[in-house]
Amino acid sequence: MDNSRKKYYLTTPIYYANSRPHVGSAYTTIVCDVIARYKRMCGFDVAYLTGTDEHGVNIERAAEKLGISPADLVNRNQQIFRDLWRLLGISYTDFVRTTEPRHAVAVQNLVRRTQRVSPDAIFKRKYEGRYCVYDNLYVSDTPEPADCQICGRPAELISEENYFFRLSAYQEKLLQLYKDQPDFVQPDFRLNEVKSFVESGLKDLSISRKTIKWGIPWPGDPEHVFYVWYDALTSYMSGIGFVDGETNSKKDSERFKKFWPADVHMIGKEIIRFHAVYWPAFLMAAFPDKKLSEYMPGRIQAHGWLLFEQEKMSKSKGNVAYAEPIVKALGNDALRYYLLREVVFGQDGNFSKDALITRYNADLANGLGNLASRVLAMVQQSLDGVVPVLDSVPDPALMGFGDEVSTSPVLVRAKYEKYDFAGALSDIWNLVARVDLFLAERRPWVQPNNESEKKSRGVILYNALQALYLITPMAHPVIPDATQKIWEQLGQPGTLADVRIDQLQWGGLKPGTRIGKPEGVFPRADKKEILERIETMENEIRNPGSTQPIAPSADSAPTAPIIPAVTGAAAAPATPAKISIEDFAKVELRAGVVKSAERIQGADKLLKLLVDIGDEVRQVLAGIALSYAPEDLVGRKVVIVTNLAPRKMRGLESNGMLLAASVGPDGKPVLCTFAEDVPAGAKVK
Ligand code: ME8
Repeated sequence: MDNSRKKYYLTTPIYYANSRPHVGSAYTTIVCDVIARYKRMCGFDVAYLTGTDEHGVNIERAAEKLGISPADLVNRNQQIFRDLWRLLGISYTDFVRTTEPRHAVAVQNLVRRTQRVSPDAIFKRKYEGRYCVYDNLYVSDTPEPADCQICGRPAELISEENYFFRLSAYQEKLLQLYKDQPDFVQPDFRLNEVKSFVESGLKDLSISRKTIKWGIPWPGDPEHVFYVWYDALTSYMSGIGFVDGETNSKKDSERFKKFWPADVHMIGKEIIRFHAVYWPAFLMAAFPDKKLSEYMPGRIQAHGWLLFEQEKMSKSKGNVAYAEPIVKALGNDALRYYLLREVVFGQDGNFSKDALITRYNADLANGLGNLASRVLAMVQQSLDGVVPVLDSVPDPALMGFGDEVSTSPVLVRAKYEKYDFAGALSDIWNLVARVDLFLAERRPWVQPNNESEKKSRGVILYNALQALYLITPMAHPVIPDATQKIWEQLGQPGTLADVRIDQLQWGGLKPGTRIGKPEGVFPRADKKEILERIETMENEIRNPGSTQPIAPSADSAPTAPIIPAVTGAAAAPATPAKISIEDFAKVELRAGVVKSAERIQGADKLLKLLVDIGDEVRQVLAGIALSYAPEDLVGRKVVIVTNLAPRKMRGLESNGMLLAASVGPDGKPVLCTFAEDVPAGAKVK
């Protein structure tokens, strides 16, 4: 371990492993990755922790629904998280799972230590109140019905004996902490919310559960398991080696000693209370003998939400976009750039695939990508691929660049430091535009007539190359893949991650350097085609193993049969995975009668149907408009999947899916129906 460098430790939330990650969870992880990469480029030794929160009722129930054990569920899902982080180029250094034995030991030891050093902090009493199993929040300490303040769902009644944490005793200490560390909660307006919450009085908090099995057993009282938030928050310590005591390996305890406390816990705004109130209080009780700077995290940084059609993107609402299809269709940098450029950090931001592709084309393909390939191609063609050796290094200001070139590294760094990612990117892309303009004015592509014009072309390209040499590392934390390629094309050895962003200077690209082979880094994207590809892959994630009867597009609906056998297996894998009868039984199929059908404006392939399924009439959007006229469908018997999560398309909700065979090379949908009479609502099995 290199102890000579300054350390920096940051964390993402430890994500619930009850389902796969979506663009919302990817957002926090990408933001942390940008910070981690930036800090490394400033010379810091960075520990970046992420992981999965694998205990609790929500996990227990999700597993039950799928008919598998909680352990199987979390094993499977944590791998999906890891795979996605790899795909997104996340440079985390540590991954913690709350079901790991090292973590359980750490949690038990933290509570043992607390009982030893702060004997009044933990006590046992009966709890009766309302609890939200989705957010693991004690919603109210009375038995009257109440809705969760985070997700709005009705909370469940709990009545059991629990271990309690005496949070009420920490009110003054917490208020003092917010005074002593004024940056402890960021942004400032969140600190004000936290302060008012604490000032309004704190109630003691139950930190164990008795009626749950899937958790870490309480030391010496294994009928109880830990409250998931006590468990999960402690992973910020266990994830970098905290065990507390005899069982630490030397390596672990050195790592913990070096990196703890965390510099930043990055979180979404909905979990601020757990981080800015409970967590510091738990730590105060565990380390009353230590100085604040020795154990208290530096900052709780809360960001806003990614919204999808004005609502929080969340797995419970089912309105999620997935990162994998976007990365597979457009590359890793596209998603990273879009999220950091478009969302003003700290505030809520809308997520739109359409806007993402527009940004990609405008800023990456036509912007940086085009600039790099034009400049490098000109250097290759007219300067034999060598950075020109000039009589004297021209001052960029005199070259018409203005001051922005030489001062930009300082300004951009200041914005990264403030987590103003959109601002940093805007400055970098202003520079890209400035260089474009400079080239348009100086026209280095015009064949020189004499020696002086030839020299002047060399000077122009020299300047453009120097600008690229600055732009590339500055953009690297956000778009690591393309910038590394441009770096190599600039003839630079090694990895950009090792370049010191705080030492960048105009003129750093050495005259005489032989540049690499110019190659495009951001091919232009055809919006319609890319949207179609993304949607096809999203459907596959939503309905694994499904086949698409029609080439999906932005307006296509999930009409695809979800059971390969029913599809005629036209596009099914050669050997579809075998499923058990229990797996099949999870799909609820019913006979339905189409009551009405109409086209949807602006969506060529979609029809909006109302389908009678016996006890209710469902609105279903189906991508069958190219094969069926709406009037031909009314009265028709169809087979409908009735237990699919609702989905929004074109602002309309689709609440079911029609089964269809996929016919011919184009996968023309042919609706499944019945030869004999069946009543609406009849079960199909
Ligand atoms: O809360 N926009 O886990 P979780 C932006 N296990 N960020 C979003 C988002 C959205 N629409 N949706 C999710 C938990 N996130 C606990 C944490 S930590 C000790 C325990 C991000 O899987 C955001 O960072 O529900 C949010 O706080 C986190 O995912 C919630 O993840």
